[in-house]
Amino acid sequence: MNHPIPRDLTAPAWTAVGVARPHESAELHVLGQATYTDDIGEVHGTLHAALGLSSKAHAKILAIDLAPVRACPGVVAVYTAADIPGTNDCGPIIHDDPILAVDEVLYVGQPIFIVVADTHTNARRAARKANVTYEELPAILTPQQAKAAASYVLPPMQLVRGDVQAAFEKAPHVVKGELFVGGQEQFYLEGQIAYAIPKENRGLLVQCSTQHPSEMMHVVAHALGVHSHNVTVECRRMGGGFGGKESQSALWAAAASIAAVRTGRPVKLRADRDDDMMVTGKRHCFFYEYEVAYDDDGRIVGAKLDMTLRAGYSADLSGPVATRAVCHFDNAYYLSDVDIRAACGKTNTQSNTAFRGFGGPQGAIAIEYVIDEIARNLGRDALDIRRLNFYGKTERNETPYRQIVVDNVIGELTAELEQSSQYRARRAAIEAYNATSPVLKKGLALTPVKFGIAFNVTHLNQAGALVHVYVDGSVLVNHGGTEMGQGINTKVLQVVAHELGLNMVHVRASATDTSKVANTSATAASTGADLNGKAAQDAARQIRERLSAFAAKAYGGEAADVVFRNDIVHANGNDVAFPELVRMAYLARVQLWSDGFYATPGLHWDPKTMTGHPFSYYAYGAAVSEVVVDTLTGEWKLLRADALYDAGNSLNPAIDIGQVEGAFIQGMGWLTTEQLWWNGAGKLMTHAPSTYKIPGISDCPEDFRVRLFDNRNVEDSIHRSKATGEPPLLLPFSVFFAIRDAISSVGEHRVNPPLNAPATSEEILRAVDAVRAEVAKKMGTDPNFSATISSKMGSVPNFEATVGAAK
Ligand code: MTE
Ligand code: LUZ
Ligand code: MOS
Repeated sequence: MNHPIPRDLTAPAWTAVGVARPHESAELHVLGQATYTDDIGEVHGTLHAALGLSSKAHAKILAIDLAPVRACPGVVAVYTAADIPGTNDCGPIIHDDPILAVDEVLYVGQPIFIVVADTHTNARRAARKANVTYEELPAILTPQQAKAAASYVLPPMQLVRGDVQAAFEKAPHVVKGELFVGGQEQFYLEGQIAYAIPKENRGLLVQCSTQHPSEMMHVVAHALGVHSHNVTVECRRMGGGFGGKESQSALWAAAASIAAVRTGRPVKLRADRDDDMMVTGKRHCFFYEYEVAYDDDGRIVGAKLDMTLRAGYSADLSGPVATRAVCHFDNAYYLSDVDIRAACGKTNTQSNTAFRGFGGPQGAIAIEYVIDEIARNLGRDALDIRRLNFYGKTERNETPYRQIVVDNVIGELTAELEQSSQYRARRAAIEAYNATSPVLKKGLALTPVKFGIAFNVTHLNQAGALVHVYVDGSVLVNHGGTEMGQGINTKVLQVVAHELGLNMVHVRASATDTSKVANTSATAASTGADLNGKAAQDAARQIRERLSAFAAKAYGGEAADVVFRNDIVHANGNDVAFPELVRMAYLARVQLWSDGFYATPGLHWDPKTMTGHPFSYYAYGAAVSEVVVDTLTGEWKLLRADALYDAGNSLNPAIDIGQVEGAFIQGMGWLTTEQLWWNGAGKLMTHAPSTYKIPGISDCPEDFRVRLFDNRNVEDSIHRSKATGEPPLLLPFSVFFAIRDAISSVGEHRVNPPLNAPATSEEILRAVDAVRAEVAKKMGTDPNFSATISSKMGSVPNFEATVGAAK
């Protein structure tokens, strides 16, 4: 499998941090040599597992007949909940998440039993052969139904500031409505997988595709009834996680481990795509009811928002997701008086979980929807209303949850993008185009992003690292973060190389491993490089200081004056090669490895009042999108997108730009083509790429201009950089609102298109029809409206005439 790979891709000039560098595994990726969990050589005697799934959304299990499963070719064993040696639970926070269903099933796709067979195919075939007798119970499927039934997985939450009622009483205008924003499948290219290998004396090694090795270790130990130190979890890399492997890798790790311990043999459990989609949770869909008061200029003076999330059958991470949604309703805007509520609806569907942005996108899109409506109601460009409501620098700078925004650059950033994208000129051009184009309509939108960086659960903001310098001068870096394609290893290696004055060829990252760094947090909340970069820097700095002290002893001069640069150590006028100094230090018995630790300072949060200082800093961004929509078919195309993102003092601009591009397209998929659809019986019918449309290369805009905004972090983050993992997922709000703008042109921007997300072609057509119907109604009933709308509009409701004109 392995061919020699040239290792000379690193830039010749010495500067490890702040320069564009290829992903540490880039060559391996393109050569197909990067090892994912399923590529690890199988140990002799390996068995394969598959899960038997519920076919009912909510039912009592009356009987399970597994004899036909056991009779299938190659089947070695079948296990139910009764066979779990320890606790039947894989819930990350609240323990309401059984590994295998007992007595009752809560969604279509819930695992009931594990089949172990000689091959993957035999296990999967056998898993379908069980006869389960159910007694069906009523099912709750949508957030609206959950709300009506007050069916929640957690107590609803509320954040209040000021006197909202008084604000509404004084305000001249109120906009009120409902919105539905759908969920999203993570669609990591590598599906969920775990490979459990028994070791001596009740030990177990679990190779697992996970963002959270430490939690996998805990869940597995718990399920097996052993100590954590019996279990080692290792992950070299994932083929994408996107939040879907933050908590929900646990089921697969636990099931493989149970089967391995029960059979005493190595067991691999690899979900195929359909099973993965049927079993695991996704981004939460949200149902919103909003009421926002504003003045004649468009300034928001009071806001009420009630969000109901589809949590699914268990809590999983829904609590922190809802909290992040509440803390991102403000997005880039100062909201003085607010009443923000969120409730996690308990439904008989997959248990929804983390997905890039973690509730932030769902919170922020609501205020953007409202601002879009305010602008239309006032006949103003939405950018002007946005700008009017931006956070201030020294006043109007306190978030609803009481954190002061001290690093606000949204005004400058937006101004730069408005210029560079020629927003105003293109607005005028689009108006001219639309005036003469009856069927194809263009739309344009600029939307801003402000995104809070840190886990909103304070104690999770910690990380550790272990750096080894070997006697030949080569460096091995281990840290608690996991590589999912985002480039965390590259960034951490850059930090370590910089600290020791080495070129990148001398540093290597090892797999993430619970036996190396203990008690790690998930690589999530965009904090991976922030936390682990700092921890690795701490470790490398300790080694450098020991080497400096040694060099000062050997060559004279001050330890503080020793310089490490470009593989050479400069000490008191002597230039010594790094490996040579290391060799000398080893002989002098200097410790050449070190651990490192980091805990983000200054964070606190009171979950009762929903106030505090949950975020270390904010990352900012903005994007402009231009679309063309076919108002007869609902088809559309993104013509051009400009994105400007604040990566602080970027550790690696190439990786950060890649993250912005990827997040933009992924977020665009969420808001446009990716539709999750459950049938009336609660079965997810869109469980494969044939029915679930993620963006393809042809959906990317031909003209895509992504740039980073020059802005050192005001916080002492790693080299003053900022996180890039999640926040750019909010940039394609601009695509959604450009589509809404194009639809709105059908009614000369006089009525608000009732557009839900995803804005599929069907949804676009529905909104176009609704706009036409509303215009027709207003023309019939409101003489003011008909007097001010252009004469051309009179023909719009006349569909035949429009089609005729197009031909
Ligand atoms: N990029 C790639 N290529 N693959 C992924 O799975 N996950 C995203 C983001 N970018 C992801 C990605 C999510 S959800 C998060 S939280 C961050 O990466 C996590 O990594 P970081 O904190 O190191 O940026
Ligand atoms: N909070 C957060 C969390 O902001 N992001 C996360 O990914 C997360 N995960 C678990 C618990 N809290
Ligand atoms: Mo990312 S949703 O925080 O894994």
